[in-house]
Amino acid sequence: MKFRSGTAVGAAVLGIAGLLVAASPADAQARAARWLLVYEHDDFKGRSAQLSANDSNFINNYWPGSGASINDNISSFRNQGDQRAVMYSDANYTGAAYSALAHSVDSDLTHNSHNPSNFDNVASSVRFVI
Ligand SMILES: [Ca+2]
Ligand SMILES: [Ca+2]
Ligand SMILES: [Ca+2]
Repeated sequence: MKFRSGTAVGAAVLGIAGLLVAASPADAQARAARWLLVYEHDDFKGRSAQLSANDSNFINNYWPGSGASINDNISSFRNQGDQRAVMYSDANYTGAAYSALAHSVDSDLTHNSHNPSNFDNVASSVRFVI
């Protein structure tokens, strides 16, 4: 009996999820596609901020609730979106580029194998690409 009731609840949840997907406008899908969470310290610690659009200069982006800029201060990230996020060491998408694959994480931007070897505390702009 327990198993059967659990199955019924699961089916009900799936039905609701299906309705939500069908009702989602295109702009909601775009928001989901671009969803980069950046953190002040390694291992997703310290303050965090969300980036969901191209941004040519982090100088005016602040850790929420503070006056401290995220510029040159990002040390780890979670890319929860469907698009690759390319972070650049300089403003206006210039300088060294770090490619954060869709649905990927990096707990320590100091040591990287397929990107600039040290990208700790240098990111200054981000552009999302499919
Ligand atoms: Ca900015
Ligand atoms: Ca940092
Ligand atoms: Ca920089």
